[in-house]
Parts: sequence; C-alpha cells; structure tokens
Amino acid sequence: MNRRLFAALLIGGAAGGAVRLLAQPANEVSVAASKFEFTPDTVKAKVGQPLTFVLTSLDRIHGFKMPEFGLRTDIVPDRETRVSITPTKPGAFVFFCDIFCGDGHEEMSGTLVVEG
Ligand SMILES: [Cu+2]
Repeated sequence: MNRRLFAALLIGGAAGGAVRLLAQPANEVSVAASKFEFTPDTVKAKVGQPLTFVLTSLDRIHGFKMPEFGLRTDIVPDRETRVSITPTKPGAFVFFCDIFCGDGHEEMSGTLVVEG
C-alpha cells in the first residue's frame, strides 16, 4: 500500500468516526406533553436503532405509556424525563397519557412509526 493511500484511509476512518459521534443526538427526540396532546404526536424511528425520548411537560404531570415496549413513565413539569427504546420490528405503535389530566385526556396520544 502506498503512503498516500494509507493516509487517505486514516483520514477517511477518522472522519467516519466523527460523523457517527455527531449523529448521536439525532437519535433523541424531544416530545412535549400538555393538555391534551403530545408535540410532536408522530415520531419516526428505525428498526434496530436506539431512540431516546426526551419528555417534558408544559403544564402538569402527565404519563407516557407505550404498551408494545413495556414502557411507562411520569412526565413531571420542569424536568426532562428520558426513556429509550430499540424497535425490533416495523409498524405503528401508540403512546398515550395514562394519568387522567382532565376532559380530553382520552385523546392524548401519539404514534411511533418504525421503518424497517
Ligand atoms: Cu392525561
């Protein structure tokens, strides 16, 4: 292998690592809960790619439940709540508030769309 090619490969490898590091936050999605919605209410993910929800509340305590992922947590105002999943199959999966927060609570849901 000549020296120039070797140097190019080294630089290429380092750049690849940097891109991966920079791409890491892209696997986080911020979701704000408020009466009676999640914003955004549609979140996209990819099979096998970890995704972290960064949950905040704009008014009061809400819940965040995703039955297919065995996941639930409280969303408390003035705090970031992080939960992570790694989807294993494509599909559309519901998440919803499971703490009664008033009339309209039943409508408080969203969808995780997982692409293969
Ligand atoms: Cu609610």
